[in-house]
Amino acid sequence: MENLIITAAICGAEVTKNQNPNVPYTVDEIINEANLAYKAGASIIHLHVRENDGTPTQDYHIFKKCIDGIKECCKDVIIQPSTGGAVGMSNDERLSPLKLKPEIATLDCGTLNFGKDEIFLNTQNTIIYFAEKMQQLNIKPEIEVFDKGMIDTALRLLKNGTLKSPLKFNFVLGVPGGINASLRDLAFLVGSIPFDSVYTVTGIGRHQFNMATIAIASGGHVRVGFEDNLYIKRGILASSNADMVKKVVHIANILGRNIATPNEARKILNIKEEN
Ligand code: KMH
Ligand code: ZN
Repeated sequence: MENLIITAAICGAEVTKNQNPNVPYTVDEIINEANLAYKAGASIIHLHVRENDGTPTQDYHIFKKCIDGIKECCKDVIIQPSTGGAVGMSNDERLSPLKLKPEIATLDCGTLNFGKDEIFLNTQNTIIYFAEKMQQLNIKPEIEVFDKGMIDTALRLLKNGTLKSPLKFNFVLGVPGGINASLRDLAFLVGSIPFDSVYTVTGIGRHQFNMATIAIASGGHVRVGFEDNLYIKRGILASSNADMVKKVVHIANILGRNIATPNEARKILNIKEEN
């Protein structure tokens, strides 16, 4: 099996310090969490940023400060900014981190109920607009899949040339409104993508480590972090993203799967190696 790529989704846009005081908000906190996750074994940092009070933002300058700081302490790590941002942001706001020419960025491939009255809106035109921007800038899209139809949308874009092979998917299972975090549904997603694709599995909340274990055992890759889950085990808050990354490394060790370095991850993802 390929070495395991661990992505750390260190803060997200929705979780708050009220839920877990260790969720990073400030630039320094975000850089520190990225560094701890990297040292623990993460080769990709999935990055959202916040105002100092925790408000989610796609502000270019805050992204730049975080990315510059992360690159300083984690020299070879892959930084993957979010173009999902937070519910309600405009398309151009969401695209702002692409100006920093990251190697990879998220591409959300469909609309989703996102709790209460919130709708995470990704129309066909939005998806095409984002995918074309990424292609122009030579940024690898990571296709975010919250439901099966989002794979089908990506495959249509592959067919008409808006996306290029090999595709990289992130299956997010367990968002209320999206696909369930079950073995049956994960197998359905994995069986629906082209054979040369790479996929990461993200289990939401209490599903995080079960889904991670299935992915590790079956050749997928894993995402963990505060964006998706606040607990290291039932009833115990995680003290940092590194706690969760270490737990994944431990499970991988038990199952005999090696951990990918960032440059190994670049090879697996078909991203040009950094000098
Ligand atoms: N915060 C969610 C609305 C992504 O990063 O591309 C969207 C999200 C997906 O987190
Ligand atoms: Zn995200």
